[in-house]
Amino acid sequence: METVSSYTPSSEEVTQARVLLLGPVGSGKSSFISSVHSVFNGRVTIRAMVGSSSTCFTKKLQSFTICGQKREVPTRLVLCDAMGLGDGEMTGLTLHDILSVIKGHVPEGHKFCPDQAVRSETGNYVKWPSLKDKIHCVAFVLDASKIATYSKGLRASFQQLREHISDLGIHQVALLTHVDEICPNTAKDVSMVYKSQVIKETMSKAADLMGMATSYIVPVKNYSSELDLNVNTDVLLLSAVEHILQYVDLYFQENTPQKTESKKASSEL
Ligand SMILES: Nc1nc2c(ncn2[C@@H]2O[C@H](COP(=O)(O)OP(=O)(O)OP(=O)(O)O)[C@@H](O)[C@H]2O)c(=O)[nH]1
Ligand SMILES: [Mg+2]
Repeated sequence: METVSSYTPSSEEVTQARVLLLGPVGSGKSSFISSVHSVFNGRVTIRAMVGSSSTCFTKKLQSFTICGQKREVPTRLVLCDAMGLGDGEMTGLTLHDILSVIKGHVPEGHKFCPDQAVRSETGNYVKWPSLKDKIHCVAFVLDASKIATYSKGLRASFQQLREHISDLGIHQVALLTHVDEICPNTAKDVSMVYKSQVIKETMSKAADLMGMATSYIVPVKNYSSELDLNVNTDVLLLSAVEHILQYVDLYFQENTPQKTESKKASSEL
């Protein structure tokens, strides 16, 4: 908690790190935001509105600044919630809209509409986004209990997305949620997560689905039905956040012009 609370972006141009959560409908994007918020809030609270697993619940782009250990001082971490990905271009978020969000063109509160793409002619479209408007890391969110049933279309969408996002120089991780649903021992005791064979196998399947190394796959258990916090659940959520922040900083290191310039200047001296 201290690491996250005291985190400051390594770029002087920005005050907050913006992380976009992307994943199929019902994978637990909003739940992850609420869960991280709960850890800092000291009790289970629903911050980003959570739906059921089958309906597409989140429709707007909403950014949530995570509150800090001392509640009056917020952290420098902003988690951005968006609409779920569909099976093809016709449902859920489109590639065009996702890339517009990542590049910082889409204003807060934008309501996504699959048959109406984000357009530069729209009044509140951010024409010239700066580093602070952009997304600095993408966290894919996958439901461990559904990995085996994700369609070929979704797999293709993931691969296409990863290519485009990587081209923008943005690092990605994948959060594997619902791990309690695939392993009864982990459901009873979350600290069993890294000892579970079935979770290990599912992490490999997730890595294969995403075309990522397994080291980028982070298992988490979101607060879903429980009313009280659990220290092991908190630890898993916080290590996921810490993992994400490492990749955010990597992005800042690679994309802060002044730093590169000053490095160049000092090497020339
Ligand atoms: N058991 C369990 N349930 C979870 C977990 N994460 C999310 N859920 C449940 O899964 C359902 C969907 O969660 P959401 O957070 O609304 O999913 P979402 O990705 O935001 O979905 P959309 O906004 O519709 O795209 C809810 O009923 C959650 O309570 C988890 O780690 N374990
Ligand atoms: Mg949601």
